[in-house]
Amino acid sequence: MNHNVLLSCLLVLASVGCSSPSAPAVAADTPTASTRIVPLPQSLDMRSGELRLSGAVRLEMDADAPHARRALEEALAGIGIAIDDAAPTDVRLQRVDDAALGEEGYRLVVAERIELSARTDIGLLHAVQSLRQLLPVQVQGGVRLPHLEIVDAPAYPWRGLSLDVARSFLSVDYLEKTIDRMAFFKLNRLHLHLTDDQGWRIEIKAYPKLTDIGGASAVEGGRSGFYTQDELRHLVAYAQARGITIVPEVDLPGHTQAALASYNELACDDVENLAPYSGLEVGFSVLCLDKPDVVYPFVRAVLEEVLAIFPSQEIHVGGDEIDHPLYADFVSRAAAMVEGMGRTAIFWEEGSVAVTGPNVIYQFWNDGYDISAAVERGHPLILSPCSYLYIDHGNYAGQPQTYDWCRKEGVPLARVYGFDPTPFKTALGIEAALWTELVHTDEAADNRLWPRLAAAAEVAWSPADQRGYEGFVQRMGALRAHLDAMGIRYHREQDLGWDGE
Ligand code: TNX
Repeated sequence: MNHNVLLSCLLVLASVGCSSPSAPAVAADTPTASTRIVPLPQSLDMRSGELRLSGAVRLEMDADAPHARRALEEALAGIGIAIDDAAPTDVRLQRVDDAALGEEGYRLVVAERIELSARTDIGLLHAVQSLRQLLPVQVQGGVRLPHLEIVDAPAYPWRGLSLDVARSFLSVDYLEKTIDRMAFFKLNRLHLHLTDDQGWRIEIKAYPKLTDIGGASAVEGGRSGFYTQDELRHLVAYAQARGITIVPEVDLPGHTQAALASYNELACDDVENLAPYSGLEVGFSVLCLDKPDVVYPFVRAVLEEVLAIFPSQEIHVGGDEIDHPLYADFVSRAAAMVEGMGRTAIFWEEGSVAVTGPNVIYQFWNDGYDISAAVERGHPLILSPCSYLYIDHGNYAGQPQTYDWCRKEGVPLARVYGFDPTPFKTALGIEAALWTELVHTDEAADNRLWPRLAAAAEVAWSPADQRGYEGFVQRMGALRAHLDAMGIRYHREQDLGWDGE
């Protein structure tokens, strides 16, 4: 989807939000089974009566929604609800032609039967996730669901996690788990930071030493490794089946020590330090922009392979923390190259100094950075202000193995939740960012991601004037058993009452 489509679907959703007659906003946001939904739905209408499920249901499914079918079947099987044509209760999953629901919206009705409807397979996937949150994690004997109607759609089309697999490698298995968990909270973008000074993690067939040499290093104490193209294609399909687009980032022209160590000719001739790097400091490495005949064929060959793996319309080219006279020229050329290949480039905020086409997306990360000129030029933004969304910072002040350069009190759950994207007029949405200089195990990654990523999901999905931290805390607190069932080793957040044992 290009950003014009994204923006116009935002407009459609905004107008739906203003005039949804049958669906009042959630009035009492209490933590009963009926409302323990995160992110908060746009509207939830409680009805009188309840539906009793005996432990078996009959499924009626639209063949045109293969991903939602699989998700629903898995969800029911996972909690011990059998599928049986003779069962008394129907669960109906159907695609409907209701323009008001947009690309990702859905309707979920619990009455004599359970009805999930949406225009798209992705909308139905979101309906399945809401149903999972309403149901307990284990059904013994039976379950009662209150009659209700949810009509729901996201405030922002871009709801993401930026995950650094370059400093410290994360396995395919861990990424699959993370994708499943993101989908549970209706997140839809996984931005993989695939290259940096400390490691190059994506196989590029034209430059095999990038992974032979660049894939073998990591930040000190971190894990090394790389993904083959087949593994990445598998991940793309795995994510797609769960409503998530993987957005690749190859960070250029700085943060490239792993590339320079692999192919020394990419560095300027006077550069002496060409060894693999495992430190924490950044900002010293750069492709030799004075050798365009070497650098740009490299950039093109890498991007061609990246694009062949990742169908994402948006491709991240990095561009952070570089001070070089030819930096803006690099951004202009790389943006044009990506556009020439039929895709849309994303750069970190610094790239906004360059002259590019208006579709180029900038990712805002320093709270104090003045991004207003780019907004005035109409550039779409992805919002990742570090003092709200850098979840390599502590869950609490002084948490060991976390950064605090952006905010010395850390970035606790309430802080993440407090981010208001609405002043950024061209925002596509938000991304929480997990950098991994200090995250060297899956357990540490879980601890940094959860529950804060759920707060980020609500910031991006639920309109700012409908949501509130108190309601979030109650609903999220009530989802603890679901997180346990998914095997998440979350931070035992005090605000959620999870620090008791
Ligand atoms: C800044 S955010 C960086 C990363 C670091 C991160 C640590 C950005 C574009 N650059 O290289 O990992 O801070 O918090």
